[in-house]
Amino acid sequence: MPKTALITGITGQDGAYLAEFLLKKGYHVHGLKRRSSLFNTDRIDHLYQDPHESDKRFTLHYGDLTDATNLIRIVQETQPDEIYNLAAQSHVKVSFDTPEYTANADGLGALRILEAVRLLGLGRKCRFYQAATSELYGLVQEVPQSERTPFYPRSPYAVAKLYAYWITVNYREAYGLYACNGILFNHESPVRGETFVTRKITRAVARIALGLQQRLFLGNLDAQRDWGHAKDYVEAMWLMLQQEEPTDYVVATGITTTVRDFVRMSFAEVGIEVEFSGKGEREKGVVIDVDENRLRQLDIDPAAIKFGHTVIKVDPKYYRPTEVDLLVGDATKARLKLRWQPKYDLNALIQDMVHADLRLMRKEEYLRRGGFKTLNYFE
Ligand code: NDP
Ligand code: GDR
Repeated sequence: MPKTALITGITGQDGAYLAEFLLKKGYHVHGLKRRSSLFNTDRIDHLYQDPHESDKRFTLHYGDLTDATNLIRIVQETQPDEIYNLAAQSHVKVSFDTPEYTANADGLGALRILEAVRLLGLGRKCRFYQAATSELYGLVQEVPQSERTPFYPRSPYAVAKLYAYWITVNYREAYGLYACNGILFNHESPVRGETFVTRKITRAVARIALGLQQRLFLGNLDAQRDWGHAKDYVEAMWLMLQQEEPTDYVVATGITTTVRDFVRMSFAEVGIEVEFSGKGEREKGVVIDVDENRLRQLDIDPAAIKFGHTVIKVDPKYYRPTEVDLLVGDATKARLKLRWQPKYDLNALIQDMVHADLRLMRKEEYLRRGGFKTLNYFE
């Protein structure tokens, strides 16, 4: 019998990669999707199946983590073997603007699903994965951070996720549910949301190289993150639910990099060397060398990039009221118990993202060159 999985947050980065991964393994995949006034299924459109097909293995359901009755109905209807709770208001900076909503969706949302499983008597059949986060570590207590490192959350997002973490542990201990927290460090991809720093950078690198944009404004360039590839990380989620006993795991690469170096490496990928000077809000990134052969190899006109041009400036509006300065994970437990091994290092991740954004932005460049103007329905 093929297994059935329910994924909340299926329209997000991880939801899309996980859905693809599980479909390849032969699962029936159900996804929870919020109603929105525009289509927001870009990341899963390639998986869509006509509802009239007889052998349908991919189904979307309207729902929301803030709506308990809706969640109970969907869990009852789909009778999943595995639930992956990936849905969340996942932007740390935005959580300072929407703290109550974030607590509701990211904290209580996990509780609502766990309660649905318990009340429907699915505790023996259904395994539960909670998308926990390295943001739980917050203010640095020790490095690298492992399953034993104390938590010190530094944002409404992280505090909400702390509740979700402990309620998952509690349902495991109180009711014997097979429930795991994946404490995942930052993971990125070409379909990463455009306002997270890595994607913001790789999009801007592509646009600047193609002459579509002049510069990029960023916040704290000193922040250090342990960045991996989402494709590797969804495999770890699945592995956590295939073990004999449920427990919590850190998933990370073990290597940390500053935002500043991520910028340098991303520009270097297209042959542009950027150097930083100045401090704090005055810091800027300037083009100090251009590899014209590399640009031509990528079919980019070197004329768009000028030596001495400022491509990065700091805008304090991107600073956070409380910052997480340094994250670097110790994933020894996942490597030993799950035999999990990431395939992408940071260079491979950056290559994947920059080249995907170049392809995407080239479309805009062609349209501009062809004289196409964006449709304005309100003219
Ligand atoms: P995304 O922001 O890309 O996706 C979040 C998903 O949650 C989207 O499908 C979104 O729907 C959905 N969602 C948001 N609010 C609700 C709600 N109230 N009800 C139902 N669905 C909702 O996040 P990622 O894919 O990057 O991350 C997946 C999970 O892993 C999140 O919980 C995140 O906090 C956590 N995490 C992520 C890490 C990372 O580095 N990516 C690291 C550690 C943890 P819509 O498309 O409609 O907005
Ligand atoms: P993070 O990711 O907060 O770690 O949360 P994000 O990419 O937003 O920030 C990483 C670091 O970069 C600094 N930064 C900027 N961040 C953004 N978004 N925009 C900027 O312009 C900018 N300039 C500097 C930030 O201050 C921060 O230090 C992500 C999310 O996916 C969470 O859901 C997840 O739990 C954690 O990763 C692990």
